[in-house]
This record gives sequence, C-alpha cells and structure tokens, in this order.
Amino acid sequence: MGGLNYRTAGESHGRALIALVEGMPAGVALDHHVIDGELARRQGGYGRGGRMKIERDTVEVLSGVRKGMTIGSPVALLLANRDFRIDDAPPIHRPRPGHADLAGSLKWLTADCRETLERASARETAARVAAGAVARCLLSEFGVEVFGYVVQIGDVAAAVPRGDSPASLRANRDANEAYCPDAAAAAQMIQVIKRAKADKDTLGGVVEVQVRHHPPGLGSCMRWQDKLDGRLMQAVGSIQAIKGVEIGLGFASAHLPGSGVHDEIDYDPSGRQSPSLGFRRRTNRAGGLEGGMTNGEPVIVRAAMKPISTLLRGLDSVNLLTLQPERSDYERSDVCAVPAASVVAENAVAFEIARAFLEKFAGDTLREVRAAYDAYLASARSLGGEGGHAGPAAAAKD
Ligand code: EPS
Repeated sequence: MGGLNYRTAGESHGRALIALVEGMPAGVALDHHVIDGELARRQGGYGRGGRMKIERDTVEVLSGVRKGMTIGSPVALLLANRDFRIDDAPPIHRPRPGHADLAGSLKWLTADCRETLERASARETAARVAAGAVARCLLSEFGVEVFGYVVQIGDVAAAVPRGDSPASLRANRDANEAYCPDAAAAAQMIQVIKRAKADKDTLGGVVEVQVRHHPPGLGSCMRWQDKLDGRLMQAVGSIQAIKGVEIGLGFASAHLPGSGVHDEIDYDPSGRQSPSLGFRRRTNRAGGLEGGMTNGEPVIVRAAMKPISTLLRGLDSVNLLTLQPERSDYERSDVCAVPAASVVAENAVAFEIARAFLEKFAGDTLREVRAAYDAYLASARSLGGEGGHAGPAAAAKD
C-alpha cells in the first residue's frame, strides 16, 4: 500500500505508545519540538485528571530520520508511559455505560473489561497526535496551516470569528485552559467544568478544526474512498468519544434552501498567484469541500464529543461476574477532555490533509513534491480564456 499512512500500538498502562508513519518523502525537516509541543497541548486543558500529572509525553524518534531530516524510511515514534502497571491494574467487572467496556467484553469473551479498556482508552490519542505532528512538518513546508480549538463545552457556546487570521485565533486559543479563542466563553466553560466536577459528573462539547493556505483539488470525486470529506469524517469520527462530525454548515444545511447554503463564486485576478488561484466565495458554508475535493476555501471540520463515560458518581450497570445490577466501576479519569480532543482532531485532520497532498503531489523527496506542487499551480494559473483544462488548447500554449 503506497502513500502516507500510519498505525498506532500500545495500551493505556503498557510500556509505551507507538506510532509508525510510512510514506513520508525524504528531505523533510522533522523537528521533535513540534511533536512535543503538540503532545504537551494534548496533555493540558482544563478538566484533565490525575494521569496527566504523572505523564510527561515526549517523543523518541526511533527511525526514519537522519541529521534531523526524513530519509524516506518509516518513521517510528515512541512515547514511553510513566504509569505502566498494566499487569497489576485491577480488573473491571462493572462496565461503564458509554465506554468500550461491555461491547469489548462481549466481543473478546471476558468478564474483565480491562482487557478492552486498555486499548480503547483515549490515551491512544497521544500516538495519533505524534503522527499528525510529523505530517505537519510536511505541510508547513508549503505554508499549509491546520489549527483546532474548542467552540462549546456543555451548554456554553463560543462566538469564534471565522475570518480571523490563524495567528490571532491561535494566540487567543492559547491564552486560556479551555483552548477557546473566545475569552469570555472560555471563562464560563471553566466554570461549568468545575461544576461538573463538584457534581461527580462529566462534560462533552464541540471542537472545530480549520485548514488554511492549502491548494484546491485535494481529494477526489472519482472514487468514494478518495473523497476527502468522508476521509476527514473517518479520521475525526474515530477519535475516542466523538459522536458526530460536520463539515461547514453540516446538519444545518438540511433545513435551508439552496440559495441559503451554496457559496457563490467570484474571481479576483489579484489572487491568481495564491494557492486559491483567485477564486473567492462570498460565504464558506461548504466548509471548503465540494465533491470530496478542496475548493480553495478554508476547510472547516467540527466534531461533537460526548461526556467522558467514567463518572465518579457511577451509572447503573451489571456486574459481569454475578450478572446482578450494580453501579459502574470508577477508574481515574478526566472530567472534561474537550480541550485535549481539539488537539487530537487538529492533528488527525493534519494527517489526512498531508495524505491527500501527497496523493496529488507525489514524490520520493520533498524536492519532487515541491516541483509537482509548483507545476500544478502553474498549470492551474493558465486556466481560463482558452476554454479547456489540460486539453489541446492548454497544451498548445505550453
Ligand atoms: C488518557 C489517559 C487515561 C485517562 C483518559 C485519557 O489515563 P488513566 O486511565 O490512567 O487515568 O485519563 O482515558 C479516557 C478518557 C478513556 O476513555 O479511557 C490520556 O492520556 O489522554
């Protein structure tokens, strides 16, 4: 299987988490500080539990890099767990509703939910973030920006101006522990998390990820598997506790007329040199994707995270040893991991965008990828006026 890909391994309380990234071109500067910075953000955010005080997630790059540059071989990433008591961790017999506990115990024929939860735990997302951060090293060579933030926690919703620059959205987001660019909403979010903690309850929310400065034409409408909207939904929807993913207007587009949904097209020749090639939309309700391809507008992906399923107050459940009703088990956990989920979603989106980028601009080395990218933009700029795409008229002009 070609192209950019990754796999993860590791249990929550095993020796380590591992990510194996395959298909990175040679010649990309891989700065482990970039990976560690993302890992530190994932560990943080208001509402995290005791585990995050124990761990100091940092990456060890085991392969694929020489003198700080990728060499085309698989990039193996290791994140050691400080808390690695998997063999001594107590069994869990009273499954937590909402967690993988019961479904996994029925699937793997065991009365000890720990067998499942060790892998199902959102601790695995540290490995996904590390892989996504590697992909970002490639994207940043082309000025592509990917950033995520929190737009809702519980019933507190933020007002985030979409038009703000990535730098200002990032600065505002990083100024508070809710990872929300709206400072007033962030303060309220922290209050509702405090209240949930006092109630021995948990809280979910909504995260949003934007991609900017990427070219049009990433993804494809030719095969269902290649449609970038579907791929982003899979990448984000597979993050632990995510129950819904929207692109652009998402579900809201279902109850509006077409005139209130579709983004009318303008052309501004002064933008011809930019990756969007001068085409502009008056709105971006499509969230930058039409027909499974980027259209040059910012990509906007939103995801709903359910509240963490480990509640200090417990929920009604059944003891798998006795089959008698009991409250669910409690494991040390987070009260709210929505801020952390925004970091995971950001890096999951970054990986998928990098994957689509390398499909369109494939090359064994960064030099070749750059040449393909430049050649595409040059061809795309010659569009218009001659009445064809890369057909005879365009070819005759070359
Ligand atoms: C997590 C580590 C885990 C949980 C959390 C995410 O650590 P521990 O189980 O040792 O406290 O806090 O896991 C879950 C939310 C889950 O679904 O199991 C982490 O590193 O993010």
